[in-house]
Amino acid sequence: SLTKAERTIILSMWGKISTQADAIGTEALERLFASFPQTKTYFPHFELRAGSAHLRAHGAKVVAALGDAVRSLDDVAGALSRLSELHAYILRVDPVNFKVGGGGGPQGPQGPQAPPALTQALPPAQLLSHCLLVTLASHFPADLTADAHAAWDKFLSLVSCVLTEKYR
Ligand code: ZNH
Repeated sequence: SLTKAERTIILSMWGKISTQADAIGTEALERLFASFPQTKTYFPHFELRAGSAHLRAHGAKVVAALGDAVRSLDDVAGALSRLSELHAYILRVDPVNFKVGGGGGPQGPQGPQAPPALTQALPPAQLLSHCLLVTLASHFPADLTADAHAAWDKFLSLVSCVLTEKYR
């Protein structure tokens, strides 16, 4: 669980994040779908164009859920238990739709290609956490010190863990 210092960082930055929660959620999703297109397979029913109404509505919901977790740092699992149930079903997607991205191999049509980035192989919850972290860094560069980076990384892993723990 989070140390007292980590909680202090999360709580104080949350004050700023919450004033632009929707924009942050939307940007994180735009980054997710642009950098890790395989994650789009979870949203076949969404219009995923940057800035679409679907993206903005979903971005707002995701960040609102993070707010629930921030308000219950002692019991993140309890705060997100309904959402965790929901994700146990949502995130059950055919793994065929989720193979490691990139076309990397030793020999492409244009000669040798770089292998897929390591992050391409991470589970979707970690990819979203990564995109949220990058979004925070770009909105609050001065706040995202090394300690704050580490605290958010830990908090977001905790949230992802809770959301995937009921996933079989
Ligand atoms: Zn999720 C949904 C949050 C991750 C996919 N989500 C959702 C919601 C929320 C969330 C709040 C809404 C619910 C209701 O409506 O009730 N998520 C979240 C969070 C996270 C997540 C916080 C982390 C951080 N998700 C995720 C991932 C994925 C997902 C990773 C994949 C990729 N979700 C999802 C889906 C859905 C959701 C698909 C459904 C959508 C619609 O609307 O349809």
